[in-house]
Amino acid sequence: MNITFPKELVFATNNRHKLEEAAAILGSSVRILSLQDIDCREELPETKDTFEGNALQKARYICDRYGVDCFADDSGLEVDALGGSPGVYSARYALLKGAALQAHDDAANTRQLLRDLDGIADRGAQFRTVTALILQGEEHLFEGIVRGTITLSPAGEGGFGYDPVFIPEGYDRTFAQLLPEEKNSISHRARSLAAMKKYFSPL
Ligand code: ITT
Repeated sequence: MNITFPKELVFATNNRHKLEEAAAILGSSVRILSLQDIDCREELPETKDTFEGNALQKARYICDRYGVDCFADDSGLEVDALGGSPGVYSARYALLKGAALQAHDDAANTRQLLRDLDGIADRGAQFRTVTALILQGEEHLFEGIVRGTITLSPAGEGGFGYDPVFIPEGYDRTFAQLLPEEKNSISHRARSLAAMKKYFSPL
């Protein structure tokens, strides 16, 4: 493979938390451009039922319309006792259950999750990210997983989404209680972006 990792890369996301995390994780190795930086104010399509499918769909949408190298992240929480739910529907979980009026209602999503796990002893879960990168017309997929447990109630103010109810393995605090740099050193997103970096500079 003779493609070198670019100096600039568009991150096809409308989630500012993901953008901040990716910029912190990738550091100075690459300059991350947002959708605003390329004058894109569109919603991204995500109509597939897998992380891989949605990540590719978002990256292709931006690559095709704006002619830029880019990557997209589709991610979510997979809970063992719920057969992997909410999974790809993580952002829309409460909405789909009629407990919220819109997607991305983090408080409603976590409330719904804790309600669905009420009385269930098995609290095992994992966050999963699939990053789809399109570089010079070639598509690449990178996965990152972090295992942990779901708490009985939310704790912490940091992060976003389900962070207040997820304790990563080896820790006794939720993602929302960890410092951003702690989360960014072990998270699903960090692992998938590390795999992307390693692919281009294996040494
Ligand atoms: P884009 O599609 O624009 O990137 P999005 O927020 O819609 O943004 P997803 O469809 O991938 O992204 O949904 C991800 C959802 O999964 C997110 O809204 C959270 O509810 C949850 N999630 C993903 N990563 C998370 C993290 O690091 N911490 C907490 N929750 C996370």
